[in-house]
Amino acid sequence: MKCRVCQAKAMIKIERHHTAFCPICFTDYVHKQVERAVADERMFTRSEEILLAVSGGKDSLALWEILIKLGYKTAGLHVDLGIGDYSRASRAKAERFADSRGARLIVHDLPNELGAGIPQIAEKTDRPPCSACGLVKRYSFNQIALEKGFSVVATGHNLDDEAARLLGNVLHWQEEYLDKQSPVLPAAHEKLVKKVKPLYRLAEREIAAYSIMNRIEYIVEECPNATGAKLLVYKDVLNRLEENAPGTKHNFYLTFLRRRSAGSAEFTEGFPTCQRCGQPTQAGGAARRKAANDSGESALAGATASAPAAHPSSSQENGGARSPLCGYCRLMERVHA
Ligand code: Q46
Repeated sequence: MKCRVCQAKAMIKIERHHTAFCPICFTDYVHKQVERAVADERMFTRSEEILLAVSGGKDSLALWEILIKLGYKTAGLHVDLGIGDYSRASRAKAERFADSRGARLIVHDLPNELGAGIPQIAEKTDRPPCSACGLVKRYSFNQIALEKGFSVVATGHNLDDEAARLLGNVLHWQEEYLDKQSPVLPAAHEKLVKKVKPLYRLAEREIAAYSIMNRIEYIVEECPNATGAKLLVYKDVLNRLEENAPGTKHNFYLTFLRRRSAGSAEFTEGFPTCQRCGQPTQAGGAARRKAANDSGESALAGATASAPAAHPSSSQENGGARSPLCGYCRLMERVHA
């Protein structure tokens, strides 16, 4: 098997593109896919400083490496979740990567900052750990970006993540989540920063191969709470489909993005903001459906129409109910009760 570009010995085959690459040309291919994602979706420019959410896993560290090599200005943000050995090892990987590249890393240590890590927050609020974790991470990324003056937050979600999430959202017809599924969520409120996913064109195995070829040390162990996660089941199903029909994940997700109209501004004007932190308590699909219902339109009309910004605290638990506090501030009330 030869590299399609230089005819040297190929090290990786990419079935969905009917091609194969040597390590040097594969690295070039990965960089081009990220450049294309950034340009096509107008994610950011080289004059902006990007805050990168860094877990210590392969995706976020590979993304950091790629953005540094492509000449973007970046800083990493690691949220220490306080999940025992897993968090200690994850943080060590993020810190080692930053040290070795001379890059700036901001660490947000939940047990120190909030007096509770994810296990304690989940226990005190009687929520599944991943539900509490997702809410706290989304809020923290946004809040720290605002405080430190970043205009954009990047995460390492790849094609497999997005295809699996889309499958879950379609299977359960989660309209609000379908609304929010996009590689770019604009900053549509003064308290929200733009969120981007520059790896959405690359498969998980390609990121793993890139990390190995570029000697990136990442945490291999999964979070102990990931066991049995639905997303892993959806990934498994998609992997089986992909084996039989290469390109399934790519077509599924990229066609979904193409078939809906271009993203519109988020609907946040006129909606209540949290009396404690000032962020909107409703956003995106919930807001648009409310507006559509108020004007007599079908709520389904907006299901795939646009890509509003994800609000850091918006989640199913809001259920459309009005509250003077956002989801995160309500969670913290219960943690500190
Ligand atoms: S870190 Fe957090 Fe994941 Fe662990 S507690 Fe669940 S959501 S599984 S990406």
